[in-house]
Amino acid sequence: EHVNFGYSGSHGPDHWAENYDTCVGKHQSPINIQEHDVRDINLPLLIFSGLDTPRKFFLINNGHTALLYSSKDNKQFYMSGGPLNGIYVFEQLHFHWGENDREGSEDLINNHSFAMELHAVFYKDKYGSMNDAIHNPDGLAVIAFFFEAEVNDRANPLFDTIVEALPKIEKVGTEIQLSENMHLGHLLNPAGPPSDRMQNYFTYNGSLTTPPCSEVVTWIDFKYPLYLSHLQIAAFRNIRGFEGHKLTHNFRPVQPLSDRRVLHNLP
Ligand code: SG4
Ligand code: ZN
Repeated sequence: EHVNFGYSGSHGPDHWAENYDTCVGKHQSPINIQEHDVRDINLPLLIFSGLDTPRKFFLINNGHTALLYSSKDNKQFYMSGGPLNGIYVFEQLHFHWGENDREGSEDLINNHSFAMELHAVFYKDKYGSMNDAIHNPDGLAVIAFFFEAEVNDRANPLFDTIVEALPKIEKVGTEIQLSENMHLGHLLNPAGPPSDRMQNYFTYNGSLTTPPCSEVVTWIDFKYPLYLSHLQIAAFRNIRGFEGHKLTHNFRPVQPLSDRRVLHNLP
């Protein structure tokens, strides 16, 4: 197995720039979002289409995260509006977590680290594919959901299908089809649309949070977290990374904001 990057030791975030120049760029992600520094604005409605189509999903351990993608045979999932120009097509979603529930998110809010962060990655339709989109400054948009560990330790049943499948992708490179079709609308917006939850977000221009750290991402971070139980979060820490070690954490530390300004959309 070839390890191109990791989260500790000689492959850790401090070493990424040795092989990937862009990782020391000025517009990197993640960042610490300070609410007293954000600019409140009224952006156009963020629009989702195909969010309510139940889909067949595949879950894969790629050595860096647990990642879900959907076959493109049914109606695709699109996003537009908000800070975006044009239409963005859903590609995959994946998670970042930490060694314990007090850390794990990539972006922070007011220095607060959440236990986990879900990223749904979209590419701009006009570029036709992920590979081509990644070479353009407006190529990608990622929507991010923060997770807290539920204080009463109640499980979030909407995530059971994913959590229960994790032991089956323990080894790097393993992949399975989820037993049940997944409804992203329920997963990400449990109150059910229409709702303000997905209009209350921070947005800024940044990068992929892993090598090659390309500065091509419009980030959209929903302000209100979702909940999982401690045990549901812990299940992610058991999948293996390269060299067979447990992937106990896979978040990048925050990067300088530099000359950027984070916007907060007022729903
Ligand atoms: C994760 O490592 C995913 O496995 C990568 O997806 C993803 O790269 C990478 O994170 C960076 O994405 O939303 N955190 S992020 O900025 O989506 C891309 C794959 O390698 C390009 C497929
Ligand atoms: Zn990510």
